[in-house]
Amino acid sequence: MSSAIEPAIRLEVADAIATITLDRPEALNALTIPMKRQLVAAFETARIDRTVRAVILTGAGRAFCAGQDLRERLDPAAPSLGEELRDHYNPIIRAMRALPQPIIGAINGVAAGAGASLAFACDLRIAADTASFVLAFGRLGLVPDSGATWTLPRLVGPAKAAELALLDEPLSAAEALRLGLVTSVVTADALPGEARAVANRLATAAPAAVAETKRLMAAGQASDLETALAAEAEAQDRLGRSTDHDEGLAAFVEKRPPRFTGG
Ligand code: T3D
Repeated sequence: MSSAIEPAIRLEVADAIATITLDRPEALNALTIPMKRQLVAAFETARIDRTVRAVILTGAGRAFCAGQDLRERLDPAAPSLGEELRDHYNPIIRAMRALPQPIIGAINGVAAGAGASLAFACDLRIAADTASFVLAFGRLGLVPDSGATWTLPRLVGPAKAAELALLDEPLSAAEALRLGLVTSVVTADALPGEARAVANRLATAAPAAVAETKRLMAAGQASDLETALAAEAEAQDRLGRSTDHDEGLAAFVEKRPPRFTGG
């Protein structure tokens, strides 16, 4: 299935994978208010589609996303920046973090400003060797937003996050790999295939276990050890009664790959 939720956001679902493409290449996929609404809608469509087991987020053309459309900000009728975040950016980040399916960021080029924040909010990132990350907020007299002050220190550590946020230096794909920010770096041509291969692996895993892993890993960032131990026991108790767990045990004993159905 392929649908244009709006011209600038494309959603395609095939073989249990939803691919969401930021599709405004002439402006390096800079985000307008309609695009932000459509992006939330695309994640919601993926969330409720029970056939979707993994999501890829990528950009059309040579950029992943150049962040906020700065021309749109020149409109005297533009909302205040606080409203912009509360009404349009924060819902995207919440939708991404709350999505039960894992999101793979296929970072095909520059990810700047809120575009970098979108990349950081993905569960995994794979980069083209032409990709780079730049916070770019400071040069506009702004602070990092769309969750970057929460995600980036957790991904690369507080010292590197402070350097990236305060100096606004671009981070190359190679350096992002060294820091563990991205899982792998491939050529731009190989990126869609590599992202799909990772998405396929996730799409054949037990969906409830994947969703719970995503949820617990995020919750663990903000909780103490006792809370994490209790949450793991509660989730494991539930998953231990699932037919997918039975299938995993049977597959081990029968020396074959498991066939998870989501039960
Ligand atoms: O403001 C709020 O609502 C609060 C939220 C803020 C969140 C944010 O995202 S703040 C950060 C906003 N983004 C930026 O500051 C990045 C601005 N862009 C750049 O610094 C550069 O374009 C890049 C480093 C990303 C890429 O540079 P380069 O040399 O490869 O491309 P370019 O020539 O600068 O851009 C190509 C075209 O895209 C160009 O259009 P033109 O002249 O060919 O018609 C350029 O204007 C356009 N473009 C790039 N970024 C944006 C943009 N148009 C609108 N908004 C952009 N952010």
